[in-house]
Amino acid sequence: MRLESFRARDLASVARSAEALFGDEAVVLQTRTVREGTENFVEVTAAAAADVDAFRAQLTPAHLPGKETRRGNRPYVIALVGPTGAGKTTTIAKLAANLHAFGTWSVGMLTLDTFRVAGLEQIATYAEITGCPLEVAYDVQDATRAIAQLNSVDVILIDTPGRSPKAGARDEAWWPILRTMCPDEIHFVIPAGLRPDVAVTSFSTHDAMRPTHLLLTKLDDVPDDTGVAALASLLALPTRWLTDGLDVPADLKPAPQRILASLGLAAAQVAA
Ligand SMILES: Nc1nc2c(ncn2[C@@H]2O[C@H](COP(=O)(O)OP(=O)(O)OP(=O)(O)O)[C@@H](O)[C@H]2O)c(=O)[nH]1
Ligand SMILES: [Mg+2]
Repeated sequence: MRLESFRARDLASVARSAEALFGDEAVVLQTRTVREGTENFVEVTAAAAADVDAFRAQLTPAHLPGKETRRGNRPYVIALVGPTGAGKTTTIAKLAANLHAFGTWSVGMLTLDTFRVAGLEQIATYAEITGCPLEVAYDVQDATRAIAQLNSVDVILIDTPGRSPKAGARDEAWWPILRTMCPDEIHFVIPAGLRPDVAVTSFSTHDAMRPTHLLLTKLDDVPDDTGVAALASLLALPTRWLTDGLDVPADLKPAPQRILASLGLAAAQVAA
């Protein structure tokens, strides 16, 4: 979605600029007053109506399947991947403990982050707090065993080691393990304040296990959610949840509503 900002002394002038660029299709998403020196200016963010509709459709994820549609009678499998320190492990704890995430589904945790002792300890602590079963998979053979151990839960959340945006095409030892588990969804987890070019570079290093969803974290670090919609638009993935704080599990929120609201689009306009 192409988002453009226009600044002028009065609303009529900025509206004209928006229309000059987007024609009759122009939609004003946000209006604010900006002070420059001693003068006040009106600033609007605008886009083409068709782009806004497409963005809304792109952001909105498919509903999670009902329990009864467990694929081949196995749990639904969701993996979280992304750069180091993005918030993957903490988000798994939030997802496991927040009733708004999976309702009555029972949750199991599975970690592939076996390279750092601290990584294992962190998720083990969260598993204990949330009362979720936890399995660790060290290799491909182990993956089948670990999934089988968790067969009685409704959804398995897989934690993975952080992947540096500088990793390039380098293979990760845990990719074959994750592939064996055939995740139904792979969420690309990044801080909402990450520079867009770094986010795109990081995303491209996940080509071998292509993410299906976006999960933005640390929105509490981004004043007024500025730039969050542009980042989501750039990555062009559906998104179900985001996080905006350290509180486990409270700081997990539905994502499309919040991202659209950051553009001034009311929650009521969010597609169901
Ligand atoms: N402010 C803020 N901090 C967060 C949020 N989510 C996670 N964090 C913090 O970010 C830091 C990293 O979180 P982790 O969950 O360990 O991140 P990770 O992606 O698992 O990290 P690696 O396993 O090292 O790749 C921790 O200090 C978390 O408390 C959030 O929504 N807001
Ligand atoms: Mg982690």
